[in-house]
Amino acid sequence: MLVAANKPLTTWVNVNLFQSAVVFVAVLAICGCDQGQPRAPVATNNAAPAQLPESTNSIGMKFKLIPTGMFTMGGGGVSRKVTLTQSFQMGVHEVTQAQYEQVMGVNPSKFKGANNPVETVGWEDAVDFCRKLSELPAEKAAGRVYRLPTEAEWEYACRAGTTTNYSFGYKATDLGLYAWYAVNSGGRTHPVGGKQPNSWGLYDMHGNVWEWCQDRFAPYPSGFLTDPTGPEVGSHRVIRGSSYLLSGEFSRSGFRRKLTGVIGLDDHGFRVVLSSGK
Ligand SMILES: [Ca+2]
Repeated sequence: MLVAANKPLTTWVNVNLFQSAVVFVAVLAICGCDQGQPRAPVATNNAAPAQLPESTNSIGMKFKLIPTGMFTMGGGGVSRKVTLTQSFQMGVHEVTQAQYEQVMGVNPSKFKGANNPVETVGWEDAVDFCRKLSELPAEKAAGRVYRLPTEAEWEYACRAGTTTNYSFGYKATDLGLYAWYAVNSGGRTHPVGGKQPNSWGLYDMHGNVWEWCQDRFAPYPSGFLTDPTGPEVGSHRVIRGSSYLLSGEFSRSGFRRKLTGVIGLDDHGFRVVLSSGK
């Protein structure tokens, strides 16, 4: 089952404990009956690599089919239990400059490189890319529609079943194996996929460039959340994962930042979700 196209930005859904229990049981029932629905590995501190189904679109962008599941979102003492009832296809890489230029006709990036992540893009630029990518003849013919990930989808995909500070464990000293960040980047972006992926096969979820999410920013609401999409109103958007500019603490899986999104800086990029397809 795939997320509907043009998913509306609705308010965070709060459900009480009883409702949560019902949803949880329902999700278990659905996952148990649908053999085609990939199942989330059990959350762990050291998730074993999972061979998730991969697809490639008409301009060579790769996607992993992320399974439904439950996880604890956030960190640093502020976290929420989240259930994602819809599987989704997450970009394996940050959108590259070559891909962005092919779709948008321009490359605003400061650190030029066809396979480097596009940067200096605001939230609306990222949304526009999704719209124009969806309108490419080959994508339209295939029924594929693209959007930004919700913040919950982004963190769920980043954690890849882990409950630790990072997708590979607790120690920031290992971050250099997985991320371009202040300690090893030389103050610039690097080609996507140059470091190790997380256990779901996603690269650069920590570092390289920050990644815009679909949601407006709001403090985490209380209660259990199901398929949260952020508040309906608000002046800031969520951006995740940190960048080549910053130290390791900002790359933690649960770290969130809010920005107006009007102007993209040279460490602001994104990856996309393929939300439907034949
Ligand atoms: Ca990144």
